[in-house]
Amino acid sequence: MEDAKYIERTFVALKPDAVKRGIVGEVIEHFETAGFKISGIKMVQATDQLLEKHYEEHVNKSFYEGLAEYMQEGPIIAMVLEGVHAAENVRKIVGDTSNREAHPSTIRGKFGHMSMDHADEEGTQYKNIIHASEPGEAEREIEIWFEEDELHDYQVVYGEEIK
Ligand code: 3AN
Repeated sequence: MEDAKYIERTFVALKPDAVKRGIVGEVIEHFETAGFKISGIKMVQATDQLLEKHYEEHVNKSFYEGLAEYMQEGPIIAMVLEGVHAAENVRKIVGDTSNREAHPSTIRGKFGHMSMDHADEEGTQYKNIIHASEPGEAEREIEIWFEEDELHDYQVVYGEEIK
């Protein structure tokens, strides 16, 4: 990773609904268009153990069981993105947790319109396509999902533009 104070890494996971809907390329395009560098990317089947570590703040909540089941419905695409204020900027592109609240120009607003209230009323799991680390959580999450040798350092061709 480049040695600049504001260039950081963040963790992103395209959830099983994104993979099953065939929108992986379209979702990733948002990050590449914004100039983020892909440092690592792989398809993973999430296990109970990985999810318990990843969602340690949610593990005791009422929605956790449904969330863990949803996250294991199929493989996810795990990614590490690098860029300026990466965690903050990537979450801006991802949008609000609820599709209903998310601006239509964000990933969650563009690819869905579900609300948690409606999902609860229907007794279905709320699905929102993508996860992106909160600032301060990224390095912890990267360590859960990636080995250091799965992350790659290379020069992006547009070089200066990312800065
Ligand atoms: P974000 O993913 O935007 O950081 P968090 O950390 O509050 O949101 O929640 C993590 C994930 O847990 C969400 N992406 C969503 O899939 C799920 N989740 C959060 N709150 C609920 C809820 N009330 N009911 C069902 N699922 C939820």
